[in-house]
Amino acid sequence: MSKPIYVLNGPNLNLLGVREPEIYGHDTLSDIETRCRTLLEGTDHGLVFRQSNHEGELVDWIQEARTEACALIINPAAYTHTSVALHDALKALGVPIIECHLSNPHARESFRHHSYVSLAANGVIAGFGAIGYELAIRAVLSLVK
Ligand code: CA2
Repeated sequence: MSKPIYVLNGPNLNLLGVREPEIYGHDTLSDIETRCRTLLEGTDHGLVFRQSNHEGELVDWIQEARTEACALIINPAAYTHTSVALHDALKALGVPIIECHLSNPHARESFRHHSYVSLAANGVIAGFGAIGYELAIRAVLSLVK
């Protein structure tokens, strides 16, 4: 069995499917986790899927992924646009990193146009809603095979 793919989710994403469906869609984070697990069935990869509202906890999980994960998918939510701490942790990671967003931040307010995370990511998937997580899993599978 290969190391698992880590999927980390930042602040307020626990509210998915409950508020603002016009921006973020109707799927809950649990629905998205199920989609990812289904996609990985029959592959050699497990899935670690987590959400936190706390920047330091996300940093701890990124550090954990240095030894425990084969790749990391992260939707850093609002920390995308503010967090040097996440940027630094990701820079030290050493496995493929995909940044994933439900919406397209570049089509939204200007404060969402800069990402500290993109500077450390292999690639970015944005604007496809919940399907973006499945696209990110596919990208990881092609990067680590
Ligand atoms: O589009 C994305 O995935 C974002 O990462 C979502 C973040 C936002 O700050 C980024 O610019 C783009 C916000 C996540 C908040 O999620 C909510 C879900 C339902 C209701 C309220 C917030």
